Amino acid sequence: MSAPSESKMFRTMFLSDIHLGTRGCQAELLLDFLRTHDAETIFLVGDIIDGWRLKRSWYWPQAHNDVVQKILRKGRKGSRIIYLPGNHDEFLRDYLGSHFGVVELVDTFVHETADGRRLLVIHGDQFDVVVRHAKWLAFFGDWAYTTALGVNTWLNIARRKLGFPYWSLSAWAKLKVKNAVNFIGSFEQALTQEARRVGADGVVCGHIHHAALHDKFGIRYVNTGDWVESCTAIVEHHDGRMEIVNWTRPSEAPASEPTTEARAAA
Ligand SMILES: [Mn+2]
Repeated sequence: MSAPSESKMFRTMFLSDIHLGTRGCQAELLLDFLRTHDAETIFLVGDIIDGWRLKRSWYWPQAHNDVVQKILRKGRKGSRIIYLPGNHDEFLRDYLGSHFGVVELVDTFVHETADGRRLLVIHGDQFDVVVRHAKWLAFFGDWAYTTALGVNTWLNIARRKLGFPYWSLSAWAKLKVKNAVNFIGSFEQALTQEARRVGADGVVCGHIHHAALHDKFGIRYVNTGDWVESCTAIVEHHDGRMEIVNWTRPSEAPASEPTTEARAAA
């Protein structure tokens, strides 16, 4: 019925936490996703460029440049691009309300779906207590986590000398995971509360790298996930239906089916 096209056209696409400028960024998979997915409106829901890491050491391979170019080209071809900076690209927060070529920079946005729901779009770090009230603590947390293993070795030597039993790192790690689960829950609760406060029917956010789509708190909660680990995006179909797209494996080259051309001619 419709003309064969290499990419699927959606009403809206939401992407966040790409972390361009870091080694963890899955730029190749994202490029593949962008080749096959298009939308009338594309929301970049924060932490697209990782200013924190770039400040420490410059890392900018060709693929990261290609991601930027690909998004800008979509803008030139008619997609509306709305960029809501996050905490890792907070340097852009000085420019809220301005346009950079085809890109609009805003802090929050209320998006209306095709079926008439109003969704608050926001990165979400604004409700992350640790990041918001003590940024050094967030840095410290990262540092503590990576050095914990080394610390644990000498700590246990000292403990043994003092007659204390071995302190289990795995028990500590398990507690960390449990706290992480609690953290996701309270983050979701805070964000849905904010959506209610502004009179929206739900929220679309990112920041915690955990894709989700549910109504657990009596209001729609959507999280875009990330392009560092899970490689997820949210799409809105033309009828307003929303979906998590998982893109952890590159698409295969489209098979050249003779039927495709026959259909196009018909
Ligand atoms: Mn963030």
